[in-house]
Amino acid sequence: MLQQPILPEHGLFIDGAYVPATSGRTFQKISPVSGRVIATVHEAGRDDVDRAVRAAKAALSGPWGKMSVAERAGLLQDLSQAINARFDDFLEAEIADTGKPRSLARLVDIPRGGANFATFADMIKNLGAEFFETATPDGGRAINYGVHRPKGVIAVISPWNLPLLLMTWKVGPALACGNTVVVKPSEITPHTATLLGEVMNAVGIPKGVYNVIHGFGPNSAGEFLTQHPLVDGITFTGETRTGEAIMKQAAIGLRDISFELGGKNAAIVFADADLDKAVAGTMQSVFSNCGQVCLGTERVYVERPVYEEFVSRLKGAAEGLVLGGPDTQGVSMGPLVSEEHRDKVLSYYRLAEEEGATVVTGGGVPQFGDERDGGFFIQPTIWTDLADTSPIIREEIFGPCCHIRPFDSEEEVIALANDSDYGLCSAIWTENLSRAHRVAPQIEVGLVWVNSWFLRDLRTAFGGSKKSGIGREGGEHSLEFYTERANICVKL
Ligand code: NAD
Ligand code: 6OD
Repeated sequence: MLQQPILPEHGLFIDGAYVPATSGRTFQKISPVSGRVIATVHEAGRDDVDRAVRAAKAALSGPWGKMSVAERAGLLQDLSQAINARFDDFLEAEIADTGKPRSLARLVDIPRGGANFATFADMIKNLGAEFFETATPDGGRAINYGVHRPKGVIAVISPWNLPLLLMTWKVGPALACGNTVVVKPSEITPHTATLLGEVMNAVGIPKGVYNVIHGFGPNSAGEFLTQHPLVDGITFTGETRTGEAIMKQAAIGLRDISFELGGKNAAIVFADADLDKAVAGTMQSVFSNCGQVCLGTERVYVERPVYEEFVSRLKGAAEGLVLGGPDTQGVSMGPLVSEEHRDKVLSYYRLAEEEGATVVTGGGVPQFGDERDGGFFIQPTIWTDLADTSPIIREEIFGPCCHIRPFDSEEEVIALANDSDYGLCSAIWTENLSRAHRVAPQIEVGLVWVNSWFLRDLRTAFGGSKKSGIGREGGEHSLEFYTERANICVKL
């Protein structure tokens, strides 16, 4: 059923084999570039999910569970190389699903697919143990040392915006720690998770270790998976509201959770910033991936002396973006991922005008006069002059848009940035090092970038505070979530 990166029909990947769903239900994958159907996907029913989870459970005590850490890490290094060897296939699959510019997927998404396995393979090989010597009541001694056991079967629920990157960001450490996984990729982007099954088999990852079920959330594969009693941990990236639903599902049987959720991230541009860098960095953080990045900027605060200049330069740069499909000449921004998502973003575009925003640029749907008019393109948009209470300032839009507001002091901008239900990340632009160090820790988020954005070191803690998440992944934090620690106490 599967040999090419872009499949006319997707089955499920269970116990090392591509299989049709027994539910008898399918759904269609639509191209974001043209609005045309590009694939039919099998929707897993409760029985299919049960089969996948049981396969994952059984694999824990098979050859996978018996492997040494070095053997497991070696296989994951092979997997990383195999992904890189099939770079072009993953690239085609990812751009077919998302419509993003080929150059972006080539630079960011696909390399991270491989790196997520290589990094955590290295980390697990170098994992040390804690050790304490203890005095015993009889005047003797005991030693204590910690071991990490795999947590068990991990449910990985991933979103559509960076499908391969965000799915492997969880599968990599989960497998490195010796777990098995059942992955439920977004129904909107089924291709790369499916393709990865073939690569798992090719490098000799034992059957049942990696399983993929397709389908939707509520009353479908996502809900069936997170409710399954044999699932030991749930790691989820997606919307805050979905996180609330999954948390209820995870409460059945008290399963552990790790949540990476939405954001309403602020960029802060001080008057002493290098404006060339601040404009270029803000362009990237607002418009890359058509604004569909959880770490993207939707609120920009600019110190008053450079406010007018900044607005005018960001407008000029936004108007220079080239919209198009993955291979459009010079393309810098693709479409939104689906019609439903474009409708949502457009509803915010309308609301901004109703709320009295000044539309600096954009605000609508572009017309091309070719097949792209059937796709889900939208104009890059900048607003000013909205009240701090507007839903445009408070709610995550997840599109290529931002609001810019002036500020007059450090204290004011810290309060503005923190006036949010979300707490994922922030970018600070300043040439004053003391100010950068003073302001950064005061922003109530999980990640702060100074004079940069989306610079990632996979060993660092990643996650959000407030409604942006629960827990941290990355480096030792991933190892903490994907393992159970046990203390062994030996009386000498
Ligand atoms: P989403 O929450 O709609 O869906 C994510 C996944 O959850 C999909 O696979 C979906 O099918 C599944 N799902 C939905 N309801 C479910 C349920 N009741 N039970 C189990 N599974 C269910 O998110 P999305 O629209 O795919 O992605 C965009 C959102 O993800 C944005 O809010 C964005 O901020 C967030 N996101 C956050 C991060 C982060 O690291 N913090 C990263 C990327 C995206
Ligand atoms: O780079 C990562 O590890 C990561 N989790 C990025 C998230 C991007 C959100 O869309």
